Amino acid sequence: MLTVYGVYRSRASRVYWMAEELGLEFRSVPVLQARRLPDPLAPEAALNTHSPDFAAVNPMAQIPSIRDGEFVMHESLAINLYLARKYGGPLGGQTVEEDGLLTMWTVWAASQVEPQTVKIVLTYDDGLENSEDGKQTIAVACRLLRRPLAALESHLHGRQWIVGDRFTVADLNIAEVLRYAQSEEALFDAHPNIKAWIERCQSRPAYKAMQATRAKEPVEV
Ligand SMILES: N[C@@H](CCC(=O)N[C@@H](CS)C(=O)NCC(=O)O)C(=O)O
Repeated sequence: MLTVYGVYRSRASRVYWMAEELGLEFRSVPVLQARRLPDPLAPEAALNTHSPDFAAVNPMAQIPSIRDGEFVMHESLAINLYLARKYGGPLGGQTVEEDGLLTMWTVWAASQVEPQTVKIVLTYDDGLENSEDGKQTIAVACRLLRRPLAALESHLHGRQWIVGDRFTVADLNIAEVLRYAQSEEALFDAHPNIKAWIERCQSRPAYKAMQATRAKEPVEV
């Protein structure tokens, strides 16, 4: 059975969404981010990214990781490409060219989009969105998102999905990276194709199932 390491309130959400899409049976090991704990190495601390037991799984001390049989891997977006390739059917590439495009859009999301969207979500996580520094951080991130979002907006012109004519791992990976910026409604109002597309992605039953479990997880630990 597939094991997913990581709480739902983390980038593990992408992998849980993917597992739901694929109808995979999986086991969740709720590893917390060490930064959410006052003393992550205390003997009574909950399993977290700095716990020695988790270091044996991922020496990079980050969630998510997966174990699929004897096979272990890390990096949320790469994990989803692997799951799509192995179990994906229509979510994965049907040709080598489609595989190339799924990888291209995923690397694009990781390199061109996520560095900015993470700044936005962490500003909210830290409760700093109304501070001068926080507003400045969000404004700069939104400015740096302009070019990549303009490219995605024009790619989605006349299309429902990113690659091929169906929902794939590329849609899931990009939607999850962009979710971190969804607090900035003006950004999405300015890009109506992206706004409609992300709503399509997030109306999928598998996304809702992931979110329903995520919502039950405590925000404070
Ligand atoms: N590029 C990695 C980033 C993983 C990452 O930074 N995960 C965060 C949680 S979302 C983490 O483990 N942080 C460790 C900590 O806060 O202690 C991925 O996509 O999997």
